[in-house]
Amino acid sequence: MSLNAQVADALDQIAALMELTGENRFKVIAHERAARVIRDLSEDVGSMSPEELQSVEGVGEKIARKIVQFREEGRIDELEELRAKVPAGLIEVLQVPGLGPKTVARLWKEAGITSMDELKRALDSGELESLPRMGAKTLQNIREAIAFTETSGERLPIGIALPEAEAIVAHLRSVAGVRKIAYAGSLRRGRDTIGDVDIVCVADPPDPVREAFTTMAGVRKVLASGETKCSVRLAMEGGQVVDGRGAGREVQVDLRIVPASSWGAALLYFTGSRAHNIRLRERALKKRMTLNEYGLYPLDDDPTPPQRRGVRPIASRTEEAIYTKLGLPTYPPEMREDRGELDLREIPPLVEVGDIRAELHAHTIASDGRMTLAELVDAAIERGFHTIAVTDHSKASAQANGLSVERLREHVREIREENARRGRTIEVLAGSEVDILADGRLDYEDEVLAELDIVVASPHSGLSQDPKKATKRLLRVIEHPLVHILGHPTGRLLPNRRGLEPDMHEIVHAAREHGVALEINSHWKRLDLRDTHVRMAVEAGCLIAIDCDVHRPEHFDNLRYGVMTARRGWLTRDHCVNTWTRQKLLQWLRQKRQGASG
Ligand code: DGT
Ligand code: CA
Ligand code: CA
Ligand code: ZN
Repeated sequence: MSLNAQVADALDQIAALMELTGENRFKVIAHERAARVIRDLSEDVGSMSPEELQSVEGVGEKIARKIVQFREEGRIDELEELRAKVPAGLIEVLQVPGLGPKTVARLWKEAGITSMDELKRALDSGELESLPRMGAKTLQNIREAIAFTETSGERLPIGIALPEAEAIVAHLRSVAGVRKIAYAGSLRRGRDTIGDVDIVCVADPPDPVREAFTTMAGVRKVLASGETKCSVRLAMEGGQVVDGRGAGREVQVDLRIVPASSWGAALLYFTGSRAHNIRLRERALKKRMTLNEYGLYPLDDDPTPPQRRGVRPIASRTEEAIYTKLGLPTYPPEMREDRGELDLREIPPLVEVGDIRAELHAHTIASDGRMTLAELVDAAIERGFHTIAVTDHSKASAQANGLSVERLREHVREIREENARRGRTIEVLAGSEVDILADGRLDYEDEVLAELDIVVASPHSGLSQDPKKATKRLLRVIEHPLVHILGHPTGRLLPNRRGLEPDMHEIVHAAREHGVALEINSHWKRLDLRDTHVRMAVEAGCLIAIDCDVHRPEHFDNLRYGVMTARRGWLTRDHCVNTWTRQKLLQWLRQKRQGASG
């Protein structure tokens, strides 16, 4: 783990423990914020002076001091003190989604619960029932929250959750009374993994949609069915599961039914992120306004929420109206992460799916793809692309039927013929996805690579290498004059394989210097580069390729996941090679080569 990640984890722990000990809310938020900022920071906190640390947004003098102590002594006094106050087993209890710090603190102080096991035992024995203000319903919720963590465990990849959410929204849209409906939450923000699915709707009357939601196909359990919020646990082994990808998994889906006049405010609130929402509320307060899920209201001293007093909102019907009244641009959902977006005067021209005109990473039956060369080219034409690069695997990828040099040369001849046959309709490039060996050498000799139009170099093995070796390995590839694109740079697989953890700061700067494009692999299992890496690359001025790593025709549909990841990293059109004209793209591919020979 990088030092930044370690520091961020330590700060997060401080925040969690502070919540349990009933520390001031603002201190908790300050530590959470600092943790997030440091996790995303492109610079290494190990090499920053205390002054530089303090110049980081969200890091004040006190937190800077904690960071300095952590890197010098590997500990933080305050964290140790908090740990001494709180039983270690409670941390695990705190991590159960749906179990808030207030409840956990009560369980601890009033019932002496200090670990998950003790909590389960107490639930079974019925002893918690005698606690004041701990009703049967609360206890049932706690039981279900625990059962849910145990069966679902990890977060769902977006590629599983998004099609499921779209199907639910489409189903509910046709229900009587439903006037507006959309998914929100992390799904709308395009995060790579999803904790639960959030849906917001306007329905009048609300009963039909509530009924349809709680009885739809796949519902395993109805967790709540109230006036404004319904919640279900959904099994993902229904007809909506695509090639078995969600089978056996369960996901929680929340439906909020909101008044038509609050649509924009509700969508904004439930899209989040929580951190972005907090920023918006702070900004509202500075302008003597108050923001909640019902609207943006003038600030007054009345403790009753304004919507209950019939106060007329300043804005509430659309997200745009609310942002405008706050003096802000309407951020695309992917940017709403409190990663500096509130400091922008205008939104950069972020890349969109419709901007993508070329696929530069695709496989055929020559290696492990399912399409013939002609089928692949047809599929690319159907997508409206001007260029398709054929990049089958190299010989080291034996399990993927990688090509020997002889087979590669024969393949290249066929690709060139295909290209000639297609005339101006589409450019078919002869390339390779060449394996990066463990030491950073490539799987074909330079003279072979020089015969190709495009070289994508990717790591497929040796992915648990230590970070220093990984950095050296990838730098060697970036410095290789014949490489155009570094494919799925870390090799991570969601949700479990971490992949390489190179020093991304060095990687992006080298890539920028050598004119190598870093790939965002759009397959929802990869999304590698991930969003924070994209942001670093964008800040360094790197080129980025967004590719689908096509093995089957439907893989082209994964493009939207890659594009969302790109947008989360603030990638603009001009730095994305797949948005360029055919001429500009071909010129870049050739020029890099001329730079190599000259
Ligand atoms: P997830 O489900 O873990 O992938 O992440 P989200 O972002 O979908 O989070 P979730 O489902 O807990 O809540 C959906 C949105 O609702 C969240 O992004 C912001 C809003 N929200 C939920 N709880 C709070 C809260 O305590 N404070 C604020 N300000 N917003 C919240
Ligand atoms: Ca969610
Ligand atoms: Ca939720
Ligand atoms: Zn690959």
